[in-house]
Amino acid sequence: VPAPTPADRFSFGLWTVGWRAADPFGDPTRPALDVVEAVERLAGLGAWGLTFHDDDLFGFGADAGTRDKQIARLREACDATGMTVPMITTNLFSHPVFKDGGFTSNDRSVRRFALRKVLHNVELAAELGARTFVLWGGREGSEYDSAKDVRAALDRYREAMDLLCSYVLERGHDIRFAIEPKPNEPRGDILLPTVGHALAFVEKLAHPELVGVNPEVGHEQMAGLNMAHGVAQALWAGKLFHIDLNGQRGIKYDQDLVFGHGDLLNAFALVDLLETAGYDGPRHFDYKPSRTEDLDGVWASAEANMRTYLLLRERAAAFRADPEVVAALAEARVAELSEPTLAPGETAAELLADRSAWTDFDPEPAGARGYGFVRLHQLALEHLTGAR
Ligand code: 3MF
Ligand code: MG
Ligand code: MG
Ligand code: MG
Repeated sequence: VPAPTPADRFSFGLWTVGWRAADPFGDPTRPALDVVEAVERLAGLGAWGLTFHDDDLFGFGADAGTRDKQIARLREACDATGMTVPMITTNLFSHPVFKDGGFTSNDRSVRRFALRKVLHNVELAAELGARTFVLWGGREGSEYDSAKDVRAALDRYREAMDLLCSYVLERGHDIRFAIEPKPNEPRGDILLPTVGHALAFVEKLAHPELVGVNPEVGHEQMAGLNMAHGVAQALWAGKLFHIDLNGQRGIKYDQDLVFGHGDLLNAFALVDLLETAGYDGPRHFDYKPSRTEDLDGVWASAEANMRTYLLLRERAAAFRADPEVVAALAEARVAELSEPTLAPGETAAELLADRSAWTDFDPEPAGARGYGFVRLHQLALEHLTGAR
């Protein structure tokens, strides 16, 4: 596999390589990482972008001096290395003030404070040239059904999104928002738990064209869902504004493993989809270097994400180019699904009058015929494992 280059548009959250590996049961196992070192090391590995939450860069409640200094240090490191800031996001989940949510806290004063924090950070996104603003509402949810009026919470969520959209329009910023769904953790149940919920919510907004989704591999898989299907539906809706790539093994806590270190076959399908569907946004890694790793392990794991993506991209292209696969795809009638079911302009009356669709159609042979999907999938597996 070739080494990663900025043309691959690989980006990393500052909170990923910078994770100190504290978990609910244990203390940090690694020292803090400075933003300048993060930018330099990632650039050295061939990455293209760094993303961050406001609090990752200058801490919650930082004074103006600290904030400006940290932003200047980030800018300098980017200028020196050619790294970009394609996306930024706001932390509305760490400080205790957000324990019942930001945009949907039952406490109105908290909601106003949360919106104010995001507006301030949208300005920073514009200053840094970030085109995407991700919103992960990790504390928007509940543990107790009696404690949250979900319909009112969705009204408040919409109110917040509508304000953010009218703000970027007024200010003339070239920024779009991407909502990141997650089913649970840290809340027992989080609002907008899956890609599907988020897509339905977006259609209820005043400016749906400005809002899309940021699906995360592990988050969909925590809900037992197929990430590649969720991403395909987001692409179909024109809503794949950003993506969080990582690994997850089944329905459990959010593992944030290296991309491909969870469900590898689904990762293969996902890369094949992104590369063939014309997605030209960032390939953003939202993973956590495991708690067992030291700083060398942090950089090895960062490299592993990009290398896995490039390996899968190469394997997926080889799969598509293999004449046996081409034949197996035809046998499986995969392309036939792109043919409209009705003739151009055909009405229900015409379909009803078409004998070939009913009277002359024999469901028995069609029901008996195999589709050959298993053979096709085995070919995918053989390409994935390098056997072909
Ligand atoms: C949590 C996440 C978040 C989001 C981030 C926005 C801390 O499970 O995935 O990372 O990705 O807040 O990008
Ligand atoms: Mg995750
Ligand atoms: Mg996560
Ligand atoms: Mg994420």
